[in-house]
Amino acid sequence: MREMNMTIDTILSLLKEPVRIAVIAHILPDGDTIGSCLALADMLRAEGKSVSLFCQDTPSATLGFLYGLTDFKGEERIGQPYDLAIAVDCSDMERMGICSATFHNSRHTMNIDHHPGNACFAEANYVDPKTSATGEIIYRIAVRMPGPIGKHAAEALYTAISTDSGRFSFSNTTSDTYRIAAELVDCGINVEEINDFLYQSFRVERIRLLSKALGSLALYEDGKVALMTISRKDLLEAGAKDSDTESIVNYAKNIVGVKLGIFLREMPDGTTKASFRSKGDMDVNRLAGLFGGGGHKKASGANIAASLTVARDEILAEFHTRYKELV
Ligand SMILES: [Mn+2]
Repeated sequence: MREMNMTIDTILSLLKEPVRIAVIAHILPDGDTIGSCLALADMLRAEGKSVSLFCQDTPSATLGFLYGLTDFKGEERIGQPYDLAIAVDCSDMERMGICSATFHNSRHTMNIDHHPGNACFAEANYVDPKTSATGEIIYRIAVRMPGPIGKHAAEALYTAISTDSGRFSFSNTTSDTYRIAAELVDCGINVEEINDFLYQSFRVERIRLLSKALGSLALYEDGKVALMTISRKDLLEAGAKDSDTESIVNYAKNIVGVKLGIFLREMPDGTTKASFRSKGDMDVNRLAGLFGGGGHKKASGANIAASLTVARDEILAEFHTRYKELV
């Protein structure tokens, strides 16, 4: 039977019996899903469990400093049954990608997440949308486990919380977020070193790509909209990868007076991936929805079946006609 909004006590009791446990991250993994999975695995192993980590996609090299990152399994073991499979930071079953086969084939299932629209798709669900990161929930479980939180787990949880809260700057950052971070610092982690790995270790190819993106900057609607583009040719010339485009959109959004930042990237098949970021009351979830995409109010995206210039013109036209609906 499915149960929603379980207590930490129930979750802890359900973690006691299973011996072979699968811990599953979401596709295109971020710091929260990876850090949360690693910390959960660490504490379950300390309890004598045999834990396997799953993620459909290879985690970003930025997270390479996290202990145990290479333990994540690719395709070879997917689909094998476990006593318990735990989906971490996944708002629905699809977020596990091909690793959902492991979830389906396991005897019991659990879902630990903080996304407001979580589908409560597991047998046991613990979803708290008031937390900045799934890492906060894993921390709450960790403090209730018999053993202390080890340094590796603390580093993983700090990474989870820092990345998902925008370095403790997004509106989801609460006093609890800071309290948990303080406790993790007391576990002996080196915050300066972690921040350096996470936020100050760019490949030169990424900086070259950023320079191309900045060179494409154009302002519209009396400076309320800033738009940047990257073509396949730009990527090639910079020697950059698609993952190097991550968060470039913020440079557009962060300009004084700009309400909407847009970043358009040409995909290998000639279509366009659009990223939208807003300041203030602009609802970019709705804007993305006009193009079959979605996301959150202040951060969203869409895949548009058109070239960069056609996609740009369509977006600017929609924005111009619907401006009043979006603010
Ligand atoms: Mn998250």
